[in-house]
Order: sequence, then structure tokens, then C-alpha cells
Amino acid sequence: MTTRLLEEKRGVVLGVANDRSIAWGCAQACAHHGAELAFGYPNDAMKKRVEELAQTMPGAPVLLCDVTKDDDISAFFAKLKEHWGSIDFVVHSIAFAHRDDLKNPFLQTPRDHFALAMDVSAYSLVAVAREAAPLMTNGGSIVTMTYYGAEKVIPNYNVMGVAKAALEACTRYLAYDLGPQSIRINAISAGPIRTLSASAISDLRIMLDVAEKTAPLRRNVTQTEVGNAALYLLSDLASGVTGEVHHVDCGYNTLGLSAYEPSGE
Ligand code: NAD
Ligand code: 0WE
Repeated sequence: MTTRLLEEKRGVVLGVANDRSIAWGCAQACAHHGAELAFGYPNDAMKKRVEELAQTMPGAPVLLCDVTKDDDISAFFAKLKEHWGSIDFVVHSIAFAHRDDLKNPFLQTPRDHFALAMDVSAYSLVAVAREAAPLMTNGGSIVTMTYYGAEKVIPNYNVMGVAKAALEACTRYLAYDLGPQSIRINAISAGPIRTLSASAISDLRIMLDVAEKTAPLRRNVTQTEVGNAALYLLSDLASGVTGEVHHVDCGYNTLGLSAYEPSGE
């Protein structure tokens, strides 16, 4: 590799669960381009998994960061300030909704489930950006992950679609607030990918099959391809790019998805 797009840069990756995570695709692309990385994990159950993967990147700190907890987020960035002094980028690759809410009619979404999905999947970007920004003393770049269900109805995506619409709007408003500090923030709208979260979705097979048949590239996107798009947005190549949703989906959003009906209905 001759180009080292992130040489001398230090960044945070939130959302690694295993080697199929989109966050891990981003981490690998960044590491290949010379970045030094730190990882966050939400609980003890995830700690070992993240540590095992991070071991392949010598010296990478692995620290607790449940994004529903303000104290976790501030302690996470306080430790990084001590360790590094400053940071250059953040990858936010986190979402959660109750499983039932991705199956039952959206109409039935309980108030507290709606709030949880919004908290983990949208507000957390605001909370993370607020704590990360003071460490981005030379400017910075933040990337988050969204999905087409923010723009159009994807059957069963439900409350996650609403949360992703909020996440995309948060990206624009944060870009406006952070722009004066030369901090950019962008979202990548990825096509369907078989990850830990996605494999819990009963219609994922259908989403993957439909995309493969009808997207202009006639295939599905990979974690590596999403990681490479994140690499560009995190690097100085994208120095004039902020507040945008970038589709990395093989042209998935050109589908006539209104013709799609979930499993046999
Ligand atoms: P994944 O399961 O590998 O990653 C989701 C991560 O969220 C996990 O690492 C999990 O630990 C983390 N997380 C959940 N709650 C958390 C909390 N409270 N604090 C900290 N971390 C928490 O699945 P993925 O598919 O790689 O998902 C990553 C992102 O990509 C999500 O935002 C998802 O919506 C988005 N996305 C996924 C697809 C897809 O088809 N897989 C497509 C488009 C966008
Ligand atoms: O953002 C996502 C999935 C996010 C997700 C997945 C789960 C499953 C396990 C959030 N919370 C949970 N909670 C759980 O308990 N994607 C973009 C993948 C996805 O999800 C769908 C899709 C696709 C694609 C749901 C319905 C239809 C298509």
C-alpha cells in the first residue's frame, strides 16, 4: 500500500461486536491506512470479543462506553485525552431496537421502546460528538451508519427507520454546529449486510436477494466497501464534505421496493 490516508491520525471506533461488524470493516480500512485506533464496548459480555479483535492492532485501547450512559461517554473520552491528548476521528456504528418492534406493526410501538431506539440509535451520536469535539483540536471527522429505511418505508424496519431519519437529521445539525471548528460529520447509508444485528432479522435473506437481483451493481455491498467509504470520509480527501448522507449500497435505493412484500404475505 503506497497511500496512507490516515497516517499520524488517531481515531475511535464504536460498535464492534465481531469480525462481521461494519465497525470492524471501518477499523481495518483505517488501520491499513496508518491510523491508531481505540475501541469502545457497551458491557462485560462484549468486552472480551472486542479485546480479542483489537489485539490484532497493537496498543489499541479498549474501553467501556455504553452510549446510553453520559458518564460512560465522558469517562471514555477523558481516558483518551489522558492517553493521546487529542483525536482526529470517530466511527459511530451503533443501533438498537427491541426485537419485537422490528416484527410487529409500527403502529404498536410502545412509548418506552420508541424512546430506547431513539436514545441508542440517534441521540447517542449527539452525546458522542459533544464529548469528542473538545479532543479534536486540529479539526476532525465523524462518520455514522444509517439505512434506506430512514427515507422510505422498508417493511418491519419500523421504529429503526424513524430513529435513522432522526440520525440523518442529527448529522446535518451537528455538521452546522461543529463546522466552525473544522469538524465534519457524515452518514453512510449502507445496503443490507449480514452482521450480528442484521442476522436477527427474519426478512434479511429477502432484502439481500432483492438487492442482488435489482441493484445496478447486481450484488450486495460488503463491510470492506463500507469501511473504505468511511476511510475516505475520515481522511483529508473529504475535507470539504460534511452534513451529508452517502449511499454505499450498490444502487439499492433505486429499487422499486413498493413491489416488495415481506415473507409470503
Ligand atoms: P453489529 O451488531 O455488528 O453492530 C451493532 C453494534 O451496536 C454492536 O457492536 C453493539 O454492541 C452496539 N451497541 C448496541 N447498543 C449499544 C450501546 N448502548 N452502547 C454501545 N454500543 C452499543 O451490526 P452492524 O450491522 O455492523 O451495525 C452497525 C451499524 O450499521 C448500525 O447503526 C446499523 O443500523 C447500521 N447498518 C447496518 C446495516 C446492515 O444491513 N447490517 C445496513 C445499514 C446500516
Ligand atoms: O439497522 C439495522 C438493524 C439494526 C438492529 C437490529 C436488531 C436485531 C436484534 C437494531 N436492533 C436490533 N435488535 C435486536 O434485538 N439494519 C439496517 C439491518 C436491517 O434490519 C432490518 C432490515 C435490515 C436490512 C429490519 C427489517 C427489515 C430490513
